[in-house]
Amino acid sequence: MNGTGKTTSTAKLANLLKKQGHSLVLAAADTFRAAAVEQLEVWAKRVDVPIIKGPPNGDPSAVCFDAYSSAIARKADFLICDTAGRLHTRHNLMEELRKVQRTLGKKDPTAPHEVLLVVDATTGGNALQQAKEFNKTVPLTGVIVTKLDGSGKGGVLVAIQQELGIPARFVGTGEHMEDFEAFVPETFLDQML
Ligand SMILES: Nc1nc2c(ncn2[C@@H]2O[C@H](COP(=O)(O)OP(=O)(O)O)[C@@H](O)[C@H]2O)c(=O)[nH]1
Ligand SMILES: [Mg+2]
Repeated sequence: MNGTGKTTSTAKLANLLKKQGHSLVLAAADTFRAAAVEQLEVWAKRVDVPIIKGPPNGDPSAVCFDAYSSAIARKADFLICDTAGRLHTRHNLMEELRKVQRTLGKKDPTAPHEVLLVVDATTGGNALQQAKEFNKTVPLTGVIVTKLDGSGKGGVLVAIQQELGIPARFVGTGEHMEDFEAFVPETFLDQML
């Protein structure tokens, strides 16, 4: 979905990895909205990491493919692809996601190594259904929960973990770059209670 925090989380994760001493490349694979690419470019500049983009309305798979090539050429440790939001009911858009996965797999049969669904903590139970459907299309390896600084407590995380066995990996707790951390179940439960 749009506005859940995918692009912000991409930037925050890039920042976190860079601070840990890793090198990385970003792929601006939300090609539907020019503003989305510009938004990621601003973040990339701030974090000081290279970004690969394609032509407006181009094929997101092609952007990811080019970005993977670039990441290999630069010997980068990580490539993070920021994809467009989509409703799980839009078949063609879900197929597009599958194509991104397939395309990355052409570069390396073990790629993508992680597929993270970004869930907004302030949206309720629908996130579980969303996770179920996304997981059917591109098997998810984890969830990023955003906006835990808001009214939502992220109870859906527990449901996603229990029903689908997909763990939360990172949490977003604000609009700034540093408002992001690895998910620690104990801390999370303490805050929920
Ligand atoms: N309060 C808060 N706002 C966030 C968080 N993550 C993202 N946002 C805000 O949510 C809005 C949408 O974020 P964006 O990354 O563009 O969403 P996208 O459409 O999924 O890529 C922006 O105004 C972000 O600053 C968070 O953890 N907490
Ligand atoms: Mg975005």
